[in-house]
Amino acid sequence: MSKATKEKKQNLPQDLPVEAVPADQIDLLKKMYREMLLIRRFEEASARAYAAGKIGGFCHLYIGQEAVGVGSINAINASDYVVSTYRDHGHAIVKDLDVKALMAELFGKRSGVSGGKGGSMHFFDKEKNFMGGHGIVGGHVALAAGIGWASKYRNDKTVTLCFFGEGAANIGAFHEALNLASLWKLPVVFICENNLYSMGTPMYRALSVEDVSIRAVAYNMAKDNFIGDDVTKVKERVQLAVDRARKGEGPTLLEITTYRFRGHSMSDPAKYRTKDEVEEYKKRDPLNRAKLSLLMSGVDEKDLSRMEAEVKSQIEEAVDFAEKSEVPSASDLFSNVYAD
Ligand SMILES: Cc1ncc(C[n+]2csc(CCOP(=O)(O)OP(=O)(O)O)c2C)c(N)n1
Repeated sequence: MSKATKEKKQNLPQDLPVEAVPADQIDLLKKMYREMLLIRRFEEASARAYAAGKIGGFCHLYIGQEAVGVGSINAINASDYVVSTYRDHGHAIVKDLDVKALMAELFGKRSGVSGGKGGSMHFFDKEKNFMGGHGIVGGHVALAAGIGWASKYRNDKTVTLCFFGEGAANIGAFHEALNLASLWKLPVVFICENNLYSMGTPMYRALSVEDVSIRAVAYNMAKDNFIGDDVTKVKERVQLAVDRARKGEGPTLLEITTYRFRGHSMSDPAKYRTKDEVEEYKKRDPLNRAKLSLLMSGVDEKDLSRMEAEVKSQIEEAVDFAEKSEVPSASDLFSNVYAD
């Protein structure tokens, strides 16, 4: 293991203290815990359906990284924009896309968010300002700058959150987007979810820096870097960047350190890391942390059990809906190919 990856791992304290939240933040934490649970159960159901051959194509799960998407998207408004990668299920769920239509998309059904023609990597919902789901590593970072430019041109005070992995920070479009976003003070928050691996490549083998956010310096942009296990803390830190963007003070590059508990995609047995390493990170599970924090804040365990049961049945309904939905017809091949 190289110096960079070692340091990254050492920077993650093994026993991050879990704290109670003030009384006025309990409802928000409950909401965010529910969203993280919804993502986790959605992803587990996706994995089962994929293994049963009901989902085709690629499928990248968000298990382990939930606090990043949930904390970040809770820092914006419904009228703000989110742009994501192929690891888009969690972001779409928090942006309030219909969970049934998301599951149906995975199953390739006509009732899916992209009519069953996009699949796992291409969730999209214009009404909800969820601008994809993109399969090309880093390409969507330039799209986020474009959306930011539109917000500035319209002067509608909307903000865009753009999520990507540390692998995308080595792609040309990332650098072009950051340069123009900073020059034009676009209202975009660039969020690098550094899960330490790009497919099977540990970060030290591909990244020239140990902290992706340092690249903001080259573009005269604000930056921040923190660990993404505590959903409340993620929300607070992302909020600072969102507020700055909304006030017209320009973009920010954030690096949020996280970890994926599963392979890169459903077809990756993840042999490039040890079981011990994965188990070590599972001790930092963001869902367990949020639950413990709620209990320490005085929330009744029965409340949380009820919430867990509701989420379970919501996912069962989504799977049932996806199973029973129609497959697209041959003529659907020609719909939504070009704008009217
Ligand atoms: C331009 C491009 N090159 C290569 C790929 C294949 N590919 C898909 S995901 C991936 C790794 C990206 O890793 P990272 O950006 O760290 O995100 P993570 O998957 O860890 O969330 C690669 C190389 C691609 N989709 N697009």
